[in-house]
Amino acid sequence: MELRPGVHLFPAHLARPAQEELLGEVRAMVAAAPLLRPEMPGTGRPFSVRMTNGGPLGWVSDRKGYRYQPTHPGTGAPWPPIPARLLRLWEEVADWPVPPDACLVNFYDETARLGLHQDRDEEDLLAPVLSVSLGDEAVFRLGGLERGDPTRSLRLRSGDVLVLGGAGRLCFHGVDRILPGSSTLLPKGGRINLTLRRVRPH
Ligand code: MD6
Ligand code: FE
Repeated sequence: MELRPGVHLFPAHLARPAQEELLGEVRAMVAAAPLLRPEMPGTGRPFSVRMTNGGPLGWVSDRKGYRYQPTHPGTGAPWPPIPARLLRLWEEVADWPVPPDACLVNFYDETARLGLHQDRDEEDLLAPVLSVSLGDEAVFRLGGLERGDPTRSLRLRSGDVLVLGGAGRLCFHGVDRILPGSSTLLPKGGRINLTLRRVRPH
């Protein structure tokens, strides 16, 4: 389903068993690379969303700024690998000739949200960004290429895949809130969003 040029939603692309298997793999990633609470560059204001990464590069944000780096800032270790099923999903859906080199893991508790933003910290702004949602539903806001453009609201449900590519790669988007109790995937509730990115040009 094309929501606007270059923005494709694949509702319920992952069935429940695949979601459960992916969740197990995400738990292993978090065990190796504990969730971090990013801070806004400059002010140091904490994000409500907690994050970690897999792959050769991971996105981090602190007072010094946003960047991609090869190691976890807490442990100093390389990020764990991107799960193979996510690499297969990218091959299947992303329509891009090289694999992702970063997988950002966002964890939302019932009060977390993510302000309207563009994903533009990647060197390669032509490669798509692919996201997978797990757990509670998100009220997701999708805008246009300018911050002030009109926006629409949609739900992202567990198993949904969203791709921002082509003319939609730099659309503004964010998460207004999550809907507690809307999914049974995570026993204690909450939402996970995984975004696969290609940071370095090939
Ligand atoms: C989220 N998603 O769903 C936040 N970015 O929690 C994103 O920020 C996002 O879903 C780029 C491409 C797809 C996305
Ligand atoms: Fe984003």
